[in-house]
Amino acid sequence: MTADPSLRTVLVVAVALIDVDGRVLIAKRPEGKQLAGLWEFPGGKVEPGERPEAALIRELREELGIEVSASCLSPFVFASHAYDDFHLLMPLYLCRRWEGTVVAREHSALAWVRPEKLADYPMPPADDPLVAWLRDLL
Ligand code: 9L3
Ligand code: MG
Repeated sequence: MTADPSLRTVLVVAVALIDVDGRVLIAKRPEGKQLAGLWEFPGGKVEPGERPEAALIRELREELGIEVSASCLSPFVFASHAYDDFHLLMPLYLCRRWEGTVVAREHSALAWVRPEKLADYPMPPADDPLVAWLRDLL
């Protein structure tokens, strides 16, 4: 099936935070939000005129209470998915350094997961393909 070309594209930035043991942070989307109950790489929408890295830094502050510097955000792979009502385009950044301790301010749960275990967590369709990429990379 081809995607509807009239759908708008939404740019979302997401991150794989990686701890010293090589575990990756995923966060559970809360009740009342789209895709509730699914585990995602944290992040959110880029506002008009906002640089993608600035958007990610803002989202990580809002969602997890941590501070990340742009110089710690490194190469990414793009995810894309046609949802019913919009096209999602989503670069995934990697980040191994941040300040503060992660707290679930907007999610219902957080989990630090070994890359080979990520497939055990149900994820939104945009995030799913990133799991194999991370497993190969880490
Ligand atoms: N989304 C999918 N995977 C992700 C993120 C951060 C976001 N890893 C989707 C869910 C929403 C849209 O992007 O449909 C915007 O995200 P949010 O602003 O609801 O977090
Ligand atoms: Mg978000």
